[in-house]
Amino acid sequence: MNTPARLGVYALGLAVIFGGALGAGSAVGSTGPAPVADARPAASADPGDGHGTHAEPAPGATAGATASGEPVPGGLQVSQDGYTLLPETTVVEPGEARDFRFRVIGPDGRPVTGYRTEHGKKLHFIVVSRDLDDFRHLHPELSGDGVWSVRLDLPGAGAYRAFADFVPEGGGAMTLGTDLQAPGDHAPGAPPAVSRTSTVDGYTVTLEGDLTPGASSRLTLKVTRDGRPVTDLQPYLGAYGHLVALRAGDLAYLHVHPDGEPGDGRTAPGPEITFHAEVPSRGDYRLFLDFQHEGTVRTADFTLRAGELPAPAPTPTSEQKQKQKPEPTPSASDSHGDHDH
Ligand SMILES: [Cu+2]
Repeated sequence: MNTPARLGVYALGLAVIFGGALGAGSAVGSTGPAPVADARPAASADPGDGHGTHAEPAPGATAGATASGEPVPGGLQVSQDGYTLLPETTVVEPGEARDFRFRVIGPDGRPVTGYRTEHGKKLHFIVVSRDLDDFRHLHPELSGDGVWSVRLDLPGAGAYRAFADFVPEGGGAMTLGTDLQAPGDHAPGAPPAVSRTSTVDGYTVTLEGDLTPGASSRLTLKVTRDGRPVTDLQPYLGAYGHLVALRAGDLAYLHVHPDGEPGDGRTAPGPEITFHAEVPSRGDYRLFLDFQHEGTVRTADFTLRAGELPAPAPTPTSEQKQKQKPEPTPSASDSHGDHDH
């Protein structure tokens, strides 16, 4: 069911995947009480060859849904529907480019070697710092034995999250995630503040629109350079822009695609790129836009707040702290007062 559902979604122009279209497919396909995230392994329904010949996951293998039936956002699990992301190592020395290798283990326990091409690639690999400051969108190479490898250059020490966004042959779209650690001293930055303008290499990208939890939300990104609209964006992986949204707090992963595509007769190559995104909950989201111009892919970043959040819990101000102090007694005027008790 997943594939037709997914294609249907694309045909409608709702180019939003949260937890993969799999989530939607699972929600449609599951009846009765949905199992929790780690439903019985799909391997139990596998007759043996397990080589990507199944068009659909086994009924009940709705690893993409919570007990309440809501789809689980992508990227939060290292294993789903019997597929497991298995990095060679999760400790990566920062500050130098190195080969990072991983495999996806399929329901049959063997490395997956068959992938479907989505947006020009068989697998999209996103690495983001846990503080949501650093972002990179990479395309690893697949060797015949199911080992993916990519040059990875982490900028500094700290915690990172890596996402593999792919469609295995015989399975549904999914995004698996794993933590990576870069050893060394690390001072985490402040959480990103809401920001609708991004500058990169002389380009300014502005974002209009708001994210509404649970509803399709239109976002328009406008690219200018030196104050002039950029009207000759180049297709990158079949689109004028790729947008990844990550939820602050848990880094739930949302891959959004733009309205229209290059060459469809109605989609202009800038300066505006329009997306429809649906986020599953209130909260802050970091958005990273990849766009290509004059042969170079650049990334602009934004932060949006979906829905209302209460004001930060009040912390005692110095004034309040003073009020909480007992009224000074005459003896407190003695500078050694506290020692007297
Ligand atoms: Cu990609």
